[in-house]
Amino acid sequence: MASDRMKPFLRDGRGMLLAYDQGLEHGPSKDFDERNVDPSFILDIAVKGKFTGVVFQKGVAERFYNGKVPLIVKVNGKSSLPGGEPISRQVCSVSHAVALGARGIGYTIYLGSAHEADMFAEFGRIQEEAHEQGVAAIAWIYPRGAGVQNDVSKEMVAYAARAGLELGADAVKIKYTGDTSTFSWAVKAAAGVKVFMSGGPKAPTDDEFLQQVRGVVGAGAAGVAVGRNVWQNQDPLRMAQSLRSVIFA
Ligand code: FBP
Repeated sequence: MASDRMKPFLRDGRGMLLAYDQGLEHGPSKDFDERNVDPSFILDIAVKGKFTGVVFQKGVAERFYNGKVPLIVKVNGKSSLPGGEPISRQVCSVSHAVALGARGIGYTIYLGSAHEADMFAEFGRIQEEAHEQGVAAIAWIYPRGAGVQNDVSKEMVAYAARAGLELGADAVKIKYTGDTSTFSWAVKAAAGVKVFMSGGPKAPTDDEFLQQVRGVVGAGAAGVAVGRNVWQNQDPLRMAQSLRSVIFA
């Protein structure tokens, strides 16, 4: 059952995942400082902050993963350098991710990109391999490319959630629409696939970010899969505690 595959990442049906694949996606100068450039700092937050999962690319998992928090390995990735229509290709096999200790396989699909068909096909194979190995297939689904006007509209975010269902994802990581009622349409469109909100750049205030998280939970989503709003925070463990009190209330 799909819900069983997500079990390692859920507490009372909800989840709080710490994403740390931004080094490849954005480059170190954009997101990192002296503290959070160190993957050990992130693992420490994941463990002490009681996150239900952590997301690494394979190289970070190979060198730093300690088995103390459930692991998702992102098996595709791209840099921010080429520009043009986005495409993210597989860089790690499912079996290698599982050997590293992954209970979940992460894969980004740019819905609307001129290259979406390639990512659909690759995710299709990866989802089947993940399920054969008894681990979850988790799709980051980001509408992006020349054909996408507004990637956070009610319709577009629901489209992303629905694409996740139809492509066989156990969970989707999607952007927030901005309010509970529009986000609840995305949760409905996912039809039982676990929905996690993707954080985005650090919000101007903690309250603003936590307000989004309340909206996500109120919409019936499983929780959040966020990075910068936690590990760029001055006090990441306090933010983790605030997140727990909203998500597992
Ligand atoms: P954040 O919470 O830091 O936004 O992380 C979520 C995430 O999906 C990462 O997993 C990924 O590296 C990044 O955002 C992708 O960002 P972008 O939307 O700029 O492609």
